Amino acid sequence: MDLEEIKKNVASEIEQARSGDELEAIRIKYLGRKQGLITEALKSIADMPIEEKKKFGPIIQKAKADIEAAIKFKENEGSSDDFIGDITLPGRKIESGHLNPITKTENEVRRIFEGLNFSVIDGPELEEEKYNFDSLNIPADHPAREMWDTFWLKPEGSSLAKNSVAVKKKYLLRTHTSPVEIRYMETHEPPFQIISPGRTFRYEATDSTHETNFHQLEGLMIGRDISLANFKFIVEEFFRRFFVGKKVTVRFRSSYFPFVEPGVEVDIKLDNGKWLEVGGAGMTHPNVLRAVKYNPREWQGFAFGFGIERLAMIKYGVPDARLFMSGDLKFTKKF
Ligand code: YSA
Repeated sequence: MDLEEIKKNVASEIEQARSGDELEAIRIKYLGRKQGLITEALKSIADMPIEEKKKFGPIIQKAKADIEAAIKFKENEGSSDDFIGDITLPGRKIESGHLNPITKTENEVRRIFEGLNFSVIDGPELEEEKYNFDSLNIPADHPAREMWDTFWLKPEGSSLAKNSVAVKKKYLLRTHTSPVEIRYMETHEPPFQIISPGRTFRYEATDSTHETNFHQLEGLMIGRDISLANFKFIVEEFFRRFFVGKKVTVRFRSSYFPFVEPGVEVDIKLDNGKWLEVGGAGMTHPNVLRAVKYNPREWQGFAFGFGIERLAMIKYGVPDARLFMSGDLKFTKKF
């Protein structure tokens, strides 16, 4: 049996133990002087070459200490009321459910932006092509569409236009939260400032900073005489309040998104000295303003889209974005 397997088994055996005798049996099985599984593993170290000794010695010692501690915990306060016979012990605390760290982060972000006088807006996850792309200045043949690998929905039925040409709306899982900007501008007059956190989807390979199902935080502020300086202030203030007590170094890199001009990307410096991109932003493009019937000479604005996983990774020191949606309780319980 390998060590990982032993650790897994022993944890569940301790968890299920219903009496002091059962716990003692577990202790003997793993830590017993004669033939305890961990004891044997420790003995085998003696025959290892020095390099392996150095590597495995501490690992097995730690496993031994962990098992001892887990048994002690169970004996003392642990789920001691499971132990049949002692009805004088206090009742066992019922474990309550808890929020996923992404939901927690989203709530935190809402609270901060509400404090900065932003309203929180919701938008659909199943979106029309028009809102996800066209109205954002990304027509069907625009190469920028390749920036967003899309889950398309199979077209179903069609509605007939007056001239009898079939008009089909195309639907997709939104690749970013930016369509909320258009939906909001179509139905509201400026000035305003909004954020919209939510789920987004991309058909792309995953790695430690990319998931197919992730979350973004959209922001949009439209008013008179708004400039990138306003964006810079808001984003720095947001980071100050979000990363409480942790000073983060931010870099604004010039970049391209069809719905802004100029466009920037925002990076944060990690503890290991590398930069992690956390979002895109810029000044809302005049074509986008015109498309929602705002006069670009009168109204300007900035918009941004941050990756919520990336922000949470930095804040909580999580090494892999895929952990958030993994459903692994060992991970989510830490928050
Ligand atoms: C740009 C300008 C604006 O005026 C408004 C919004 C934007 C952002 C734009 N809509 C967008 O989606 N840009 S992006 O593709 O670079 O993604 C923004 C952020 O989402 C990234 O910086 C990253 O933090 C996060 N992200 C992107 N793909 C991801 C991801 N996070 C996890 N997994 C992925 N696959």
